Amino acid sequence: KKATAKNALALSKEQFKDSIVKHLRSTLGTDEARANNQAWWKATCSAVNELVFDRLTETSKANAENDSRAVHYLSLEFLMGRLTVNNLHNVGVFDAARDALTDLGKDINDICDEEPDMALGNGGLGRLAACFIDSLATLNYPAVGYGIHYEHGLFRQEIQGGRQIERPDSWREYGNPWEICRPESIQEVPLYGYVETVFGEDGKMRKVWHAGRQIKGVPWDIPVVGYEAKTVNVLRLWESKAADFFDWDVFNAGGYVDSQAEKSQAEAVSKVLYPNDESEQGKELRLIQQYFFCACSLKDIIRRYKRNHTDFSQFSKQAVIQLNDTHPTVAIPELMRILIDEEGLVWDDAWKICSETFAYTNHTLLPEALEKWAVYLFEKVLPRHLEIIYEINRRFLEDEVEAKWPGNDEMKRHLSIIEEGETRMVRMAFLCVVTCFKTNGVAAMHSELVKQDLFPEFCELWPERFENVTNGVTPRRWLLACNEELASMYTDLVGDQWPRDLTLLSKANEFADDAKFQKKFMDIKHTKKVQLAKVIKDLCDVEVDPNAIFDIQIKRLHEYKRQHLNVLHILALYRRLLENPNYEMNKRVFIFGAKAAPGYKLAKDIIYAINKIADKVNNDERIQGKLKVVFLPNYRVTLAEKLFPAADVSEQISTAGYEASGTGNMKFALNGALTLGTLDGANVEIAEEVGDENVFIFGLNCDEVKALKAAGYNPWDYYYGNPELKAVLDWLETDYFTPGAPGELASIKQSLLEGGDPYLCLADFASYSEAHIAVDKMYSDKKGWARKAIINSASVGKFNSDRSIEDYVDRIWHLEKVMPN
Ligand code: 26R
Repeated sequence: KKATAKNALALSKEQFKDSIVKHLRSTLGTDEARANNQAWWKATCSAVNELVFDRLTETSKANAENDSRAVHYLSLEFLMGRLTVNNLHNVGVFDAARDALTDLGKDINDICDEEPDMALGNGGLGRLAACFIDSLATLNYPAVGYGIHYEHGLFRQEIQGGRQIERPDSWREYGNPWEICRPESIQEVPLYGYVETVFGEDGKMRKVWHAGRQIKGVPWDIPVVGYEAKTVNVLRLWESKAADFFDWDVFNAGGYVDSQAEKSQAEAVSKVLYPNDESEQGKELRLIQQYFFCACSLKDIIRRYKRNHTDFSQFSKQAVIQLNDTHPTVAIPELMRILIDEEGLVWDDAWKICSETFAYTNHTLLPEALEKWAVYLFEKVLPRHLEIIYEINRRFLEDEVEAKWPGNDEMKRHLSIIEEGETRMVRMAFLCVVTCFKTNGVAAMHSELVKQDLFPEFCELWPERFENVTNGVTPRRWLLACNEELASMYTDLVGDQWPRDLTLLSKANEFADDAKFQKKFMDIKHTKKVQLAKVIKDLCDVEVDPNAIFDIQIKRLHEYKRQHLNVLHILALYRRLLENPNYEMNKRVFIFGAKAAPGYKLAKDIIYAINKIADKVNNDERIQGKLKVVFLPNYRVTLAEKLFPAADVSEQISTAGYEASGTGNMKFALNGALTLGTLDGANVEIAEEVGDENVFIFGLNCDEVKALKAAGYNPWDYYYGNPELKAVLDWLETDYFTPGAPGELASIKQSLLEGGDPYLCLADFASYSEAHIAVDKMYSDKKGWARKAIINSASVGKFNSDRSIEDYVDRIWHLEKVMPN
């Protein structure tokens, strides 16, 4: 039995078959005999879309009729993954589709494998946005996601000779059946130019921005299907094009090349997603991307508002705009500009509207990820916006800071939105906190650090503005769709409502010691491990034993996430096995998936090290297959869906205080993996929910990290103090893993010693190593492990993204549900 979304519109198998065949012919221009799998996939999508588009129309009708308050989720990233299986489940026709395709001689898995991932995001922040719009639709809240219709999503990763190679991702090359182009809602976006001050006949001063260029934004709508498909919201993604008055005369006069150059410049704006995760680069095109989609989205929001309103007095009642990190911050001066320059409002009225409309979510404390834009860039690209930012800053410093800290110029410098220095910079996070009515962090611990470490003075000024909303993940994708076997076991146990109310799973806690239940649960885990083993064989040509402990670390590659700490421990284990052939341990498979930012040298060296170590370890007969290391290329949502269900151990080993929340940690626990982690981000809350005895916590906590750094951390002490650690670090300098090329892995050792080990890998090594011994010991107790795995899966109902959304609604957005017909 399965949890199946109930939907009055649901198709029977026979209806589904007819619809697929009809679409093969009328939409795809082929037939059952000639169609390839791609055509079958598109025909299947078209059949679902008949239901989805209908709900989309009903939803937008209901919102228009109700004149409902809505949230507008502005994000440079939406990491959607594939949509077909998800939409089939949410519409409630997955079984009908599978059976229909079977009757037609097709396997639904093969058909759905035709779909490219919609990889319009880097990692956590983008995937969170995707989970949030799923939950908003499921909970019937009026919401629009706004983003960029990138031609190329996050690069495809190939591994050649152990090294990462970036290849372009072309997700739309052969069309995308889920998107609808809306030329009726095209917007124009000005750029560059200068600002003129004019005095009207009334003697009033006005500012006129004479743009140097204009591009247009074409909206593409992706339907966002809530569970049981009552509400279908939209994700509206903007594509840049040359503006309409584009100079075709030049073209006719023979200026073909010039006119094409301008066209390519306009199209460059939405061409590619920036692959930097956590390191700001300050590139002009990136600023233009940010402004482009904010300007289009605001015009869209205002156009919809004006259908029912003649002035702006109700604007902040009707619209709340959530800024997903600082990336869309330029929306703030853009709304000020529209209200003052175009709508004729006075400053104070415009400011009141802005400060009641915008809210900001912070996703990182890393200094290199905090956005700053050079003042000269702003001046060049958005001259009027810079003036507005100066005025916001002047009023903030002269009114608010002066009132709180009178005569304190040092404090004014410290809090200024403009950072003085050789190149003056706009601090985007300060602009957000000064403007927004709420600023939130993404896990309890992170939100405390946002207040204490990032914005302590702002918090003194406005304590009521700071909130926490702990992240969550959608149980539809991360359990129902990715782990059918466990999903149906839960449906048998608690009924079919758990995909909405994930806390229902807690009933399984009563069976945590039940031998039959344990066997069923661990049999499912084994099935998923067998399936993953096949994927590993196909992708890496490595044989792994499904009876081994599957120990998985999947996330972007970054020093603070400490994949290299994992590597050091693998080397230590390998060394123990070589020194002592009778070293007692359960078989272990260490699995990695990670993309490195293309310019992040050390991150790429760590990928290379993992691959080189894997080559050696996996082919070393002396260790009798007790240890395997696997690096899965091109980690993405679709691979993640195969990895979470197959994990025994979830590696969440960031330096305490650096991972804002993490969301993979939640997906692992939900699928019955045990966390091996530090007290960081949401790990803290996961441990609270599942109980300290059911997680493996190690390492320094956040305060200890700060204290050690303050006291002067010296990694050499740990190097000389721990012979095993010294041996594995020295090993990296030899040519043991890179025959004939000593030193190829030396950069890792170097960063950990001469480089000062900024993320304290060496300080945490011994504790990490002990925690691994505890994991191994616990795994030998099959019943004890099964009990813990069940308790983990059954106890993480809190991390449903529906709960996160209800928190946003209660604490920040204050929306009402709208039920479409
Ligand atoms: C400025 C630019 C280069 C940039 C910086 C940082 C672009 C993208 C990022 C990504 C950051 C903000 C990110 O993904 N943060 C992650 O957000 C997740 C969702 O809240 C958290 O779970 C995760 O801990 C955090 O690292």
